[in-house]
Amino acid sequence: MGARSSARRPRAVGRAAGLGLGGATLLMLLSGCSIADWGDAFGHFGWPSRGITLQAHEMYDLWIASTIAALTVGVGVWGLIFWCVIRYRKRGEELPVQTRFNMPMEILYTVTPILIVAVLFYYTAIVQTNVDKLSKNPDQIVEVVAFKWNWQFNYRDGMGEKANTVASTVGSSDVIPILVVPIGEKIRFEETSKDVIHSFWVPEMLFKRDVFPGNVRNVFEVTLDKTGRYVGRCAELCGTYHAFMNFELVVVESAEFDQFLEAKKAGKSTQEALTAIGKEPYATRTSPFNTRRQSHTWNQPETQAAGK
Ligand SMILES: [Cu+2]
Repeated sequence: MGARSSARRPRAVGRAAGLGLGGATLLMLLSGCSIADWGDAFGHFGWPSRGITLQAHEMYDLWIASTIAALTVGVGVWGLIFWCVIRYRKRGEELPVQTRFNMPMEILYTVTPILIVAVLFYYTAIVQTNVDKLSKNPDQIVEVVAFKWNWQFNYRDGMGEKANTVASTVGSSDVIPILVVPIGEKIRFEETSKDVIHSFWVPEMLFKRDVFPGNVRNVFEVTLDKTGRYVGRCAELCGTYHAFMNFELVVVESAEFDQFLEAKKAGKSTQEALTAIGKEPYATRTSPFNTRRQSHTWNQPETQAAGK
């Protein structure tokens, strides 16, 4: 009696698990829930939001879909582990039935992971190619110059090192630099550093890219689809005041941007040009840090630390 029923039960459980998993996937497809809905439901799985660029949306969808796929596999594996632990727990001193291998099973758990990895690779390659895509004629070109420990943003009249800067914004220890860019236009960022490696990062873009000194000029393009103000940061440990390298990205309407750039070209300061288009002249999402260092350390008396 025992041999017959236990041979049938695993098959039945396997079938039920397969049905459950297939059902869940089908339900997800049929329920009409978009990937963004799933992201909202799970707090974006740790990302700040769906992003503010067309490129960010693609990365976001890939991230949420990959996480859901990983969780689906995870839940299946955890389920099987717990089922085995309970179903085949030690009940007596009798040695359990010793089996060698099960060919269909071996093939299944070799082919399934390969398929999953292939699908993830396929979508990753597509999204990565799109995110790195550069257009022949971007609408705006902004040179990002990083230095210890702040940013300069140069609006350029063409692509590459040889082009000219037509307007510029630079940050100081008292004023957060503001990077004004238009919505709905292809913006090309060209990065260069004056000293060490920094990294240009706007969390809401779901994107960062290293800023190198020397000959390497990192270039990327984004198209913003949400106006607003967003904090940008340096994401590469670059020295003492690395953590103080904040800037503010201000995304405005195209017409406002044109007006801003004209004002800058006419010699106005960034603050005056922002006021001219009816925007808050200073950063609203972040503020300058106190850069005054103290002469004492936590462990040493003041005179010793100052070398006296
Ligand atoms: Cu830095």
